[in-house]
Amino acid sequence: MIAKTKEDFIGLKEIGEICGSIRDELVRYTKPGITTKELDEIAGEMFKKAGAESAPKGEYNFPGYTCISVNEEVAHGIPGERIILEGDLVNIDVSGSKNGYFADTGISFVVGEGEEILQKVCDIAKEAFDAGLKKAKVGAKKSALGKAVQNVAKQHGLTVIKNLTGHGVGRSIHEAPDHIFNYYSRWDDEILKDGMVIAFEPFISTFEEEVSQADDGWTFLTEDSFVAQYEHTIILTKEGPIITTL
Ligand code: M2C
Ligand code: CO
Ligand code: CO
Repeated sequence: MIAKTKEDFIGLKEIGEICGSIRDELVRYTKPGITTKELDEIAGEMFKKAGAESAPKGEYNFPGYTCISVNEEVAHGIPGERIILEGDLVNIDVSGSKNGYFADTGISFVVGEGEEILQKVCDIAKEAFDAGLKKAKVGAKKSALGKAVQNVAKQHGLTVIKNLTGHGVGRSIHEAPDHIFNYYSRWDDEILKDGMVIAFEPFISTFEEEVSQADDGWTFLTEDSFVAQYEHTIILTKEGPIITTL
């Protein structure tokens, strides 16, 4: 969407804060022994208390309030009986709506002590996000974000997942612009507009460039690499970007 009115900014910030606090609470609760379903139930309660709705459930009938992905699961992981273990690479992706406004945020992190490479992909996903954010200026090319993400990954000997992208958000969970690529696409000549709302989500891998979909029809899987994501909802303005999900 293009945010124009005071109500738009207030509505987007409200759901952004809700999703951000659910994300942070789930990260705090992610300890060895807890199941992904137990984590998701905390999110369900928090959405209810805030008068908000889970976007995956509301928009796609996803079997969970949030997407929780562990190790080989990269995104759209279905909360269930899987028990979190020390050293797991976990991604928590929270998206929701309230009063017709949407937000989307996600983070990957290592549970307790894990392999060094896992922390590295998480750190570089955040670094790639920050590099892209610097390019998120009204009047700039949308492709500048992907270029920045790809450069950061390359500098650290890592790769980007090309078949998962960021997207427009605001009045629904996925809307125009359809793709914020995580690599440089010379055919993408779209210009970032004042008020444009985007979910920017670099996916950084230890060496792969594509993920596949599991038989459950939801979960995106990596074959053999480790993948980390870092996502926020951003309103682009002439005065600079506003991150609604901090
Ligand atoms: O937009 C995402 O970040 C998710 C969508 C949840 S709806 C089931 N919030 C995303 C991540 C990976 C791939 C596609 N979309
Ligand atoms: Co998301
Ligand atoms: Co998203």
